[in-house]
Amino acid sequence: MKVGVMDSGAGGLTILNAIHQKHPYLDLVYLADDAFAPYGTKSITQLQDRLVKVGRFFENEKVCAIVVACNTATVAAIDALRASTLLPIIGVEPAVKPAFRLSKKRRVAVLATPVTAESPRLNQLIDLWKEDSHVSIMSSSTLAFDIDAWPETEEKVKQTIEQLSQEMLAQNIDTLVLACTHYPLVKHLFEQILGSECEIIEPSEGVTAQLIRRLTESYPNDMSQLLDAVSKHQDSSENQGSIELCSSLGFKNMQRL
Ligand code: DGN
Repeated sequence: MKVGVMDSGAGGLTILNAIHQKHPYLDLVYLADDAFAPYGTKSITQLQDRLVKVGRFFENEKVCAIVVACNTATVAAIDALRASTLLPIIGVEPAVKPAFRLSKKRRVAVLATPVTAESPRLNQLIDLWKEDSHVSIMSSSTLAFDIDAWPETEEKVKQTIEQLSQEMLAQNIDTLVLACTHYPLVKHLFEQILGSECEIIEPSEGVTAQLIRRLTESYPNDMSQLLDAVSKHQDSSENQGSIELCSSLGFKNMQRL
């Protein structure tokens, strides 16, 4: 079974990697839509039009589901994509629910792109789960793009993370939600400044579980045949799905993981 995974650049590779580690038998095709990056500063209409085109790309690739491995595209355009295709669509949303549960000091920061930070969906999720917690929504218009241009931008990425983390420390934050799939690629840089007392939450496990639920619901026979074959050929290379990496503009940083 072939699954499409997309993002504007390298961020969605954090999700692709989690899917592959847990379910190596799936065939995966990844699209880095670098011709349209960064998504985080585009208008909602631009993102909706773009996601419909991305959906067509994946339909031509004959995938059986699409993972929108991008918070920005999910909050801005997942409904437009769903309206344009019959394929199951799995999005990625800021993991605020576990963050509010984990935070001992009840002080949570959500770090995202400007589109996600300003989205009604993020505010809905926060209102739903925050109870009496303090929440600080922070955004960067450059961090995702600079992560894609690593290592040329290494110093700039480090400066941005230093500045954001100092702000979080000043606010006594003990739980940080990485609400952009690019940010787990530099999680270690946040950890170095925030220290081990600060929990850093990212969504790849939850998205992987959701993908498998949707595949099982939508293709029950294919999934059970596939899992049957996998269990009969334990440790065999036949169980290894393929991974195909594509980009709309020859993205050079594809092997970042
Ligand atoms: N990885 C994207 C996200 O999760 O929001 C960021 C995309 C971008 O281009 N800024």
